[in-house]
Amino acid sequence: MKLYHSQTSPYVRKVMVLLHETNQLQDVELETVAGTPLSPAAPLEGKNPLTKVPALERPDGPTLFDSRVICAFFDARAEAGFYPEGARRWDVLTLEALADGILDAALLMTYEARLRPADKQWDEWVEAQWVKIERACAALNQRWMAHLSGALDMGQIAVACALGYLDLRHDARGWRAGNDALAAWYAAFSERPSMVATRPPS
Ligand SMILES: N[C@@H](CCC(=O)N[C@@H](CS)C(=O)NCC(=O)O)C(=O)O
Repeated sequence: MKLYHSQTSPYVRKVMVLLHETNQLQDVELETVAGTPLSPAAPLEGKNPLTKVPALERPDGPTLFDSRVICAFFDARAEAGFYPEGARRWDVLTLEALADGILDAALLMTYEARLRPADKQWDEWVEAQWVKIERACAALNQRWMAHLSGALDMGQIAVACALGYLDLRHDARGWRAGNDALAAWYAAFSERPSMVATRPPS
């Protein structure tokens, strides 16, 4: 199988952490691609019509995307139970959606700063994205700490990758302020070998 990959993509990192944690790295060949909405990665054309990473090419089925689908695929393949059955499943899916929502807002902020011409940038819109992230971090800190401290699952991996991306691209915003429990959880989680091995270059 071939995973279309980028070292700095937090969505790809979710998949990579899962592969580490479930011992499936050796089953996947990585193809590094670089693309933005304005200059799509050519190797992805014909694979993922959205031209985004991660995408997973398989010999026996259509290419899978996006990160949630790929993570669910590898979880099922390893029978890892990172998307557990029963009531906890809905918590895990909601937590992953919250983490991906942080990433979606943070990536929009990154693209706005990097891709949009300076005279077309809209500060109010960027700040509105950051408000979403602030609310999500506060919700994690207030409502989700018991879950985050439980058995390893995909919700935790997604949250850790989202916080890692905030450190990478929006460090100056200081997401830790007022979120002491979340910051302490992240400090410990980010020392897992799977997180250390997938740390993006700064
Ligand atoms: N919802 C997607 C988001 C993937 C995504 O936005 N990936 C970025 C890299 S971090 C990308 O490929 N961007 C290129 C583009 O938007 O054209 C997922 O979970 O996989």
